Amino acid sequence: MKFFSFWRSLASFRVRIALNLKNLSTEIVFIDLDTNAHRTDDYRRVNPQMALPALTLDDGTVLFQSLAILEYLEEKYPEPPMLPVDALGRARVRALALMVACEGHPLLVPRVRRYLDNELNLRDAQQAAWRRHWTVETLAALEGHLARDKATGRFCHGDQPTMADVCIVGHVTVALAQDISLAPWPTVKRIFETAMALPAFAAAHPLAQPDTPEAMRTKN
Ligand SMILES: N[C@@H](CCC(=O)N[C@@H](CS)C(=O)NCC(=O)O)C(=O)O
Repeated sequence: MKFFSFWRSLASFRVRIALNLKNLSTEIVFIDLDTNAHRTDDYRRVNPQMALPALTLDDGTVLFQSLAILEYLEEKYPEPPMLPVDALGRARVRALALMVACEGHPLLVPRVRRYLDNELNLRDAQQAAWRRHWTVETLAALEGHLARDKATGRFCHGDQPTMADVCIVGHVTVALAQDISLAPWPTVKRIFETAMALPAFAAAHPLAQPDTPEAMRTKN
């Protein structure tokens, strides 16, 4: 398998965690979003959406969209599971994952930020306010669901990490990068800290990747 990734990409972060949880190794192709490497003809041939991540299989099949990739990995490599065994549990985990991957994250991706900048002429402070607003909205919504539901355990759903944890750690990482305090969202904070203590999550962190700029790299 060949994994197209970028250190700062949250969707790539999700797939990195899943590959680590399932102990799968891949060749990694680093695509630098900051130099628009995702908009070259070469990468467009891999993923016409020009977004990361993508995962190509040995027969050349290209998988794209992080949640679809997670679902593929789950079906193909079921151990350890990232989804609960019961239908209601799976629906809840997928819903929590979707709150991040399909609601919060899309408002923060480079192509949206480029549009705010180039077409709507929003300046840095306005763009920062946009990012903060949508980041906080998602944190509040996650806390609302996680805090009230007895299905929440050490992790988002019970005591094993699931796709929901795989998704929320990226969202919290973005919040921390914006210096947003997690104090108003204690359940989210606790689950984030529990998940990031796992080697599979820690090794996938954006600041711990081979293509992370040296100045930003986590020092161990
Ligand atoms: N919903 C997609 C999001 C893909 C996406 O937007 N990825 C970002 C990086 S996290 C990207 O490559 N953006 C390029 C751009 O917006 O120009 C997924 O989960 O895979």
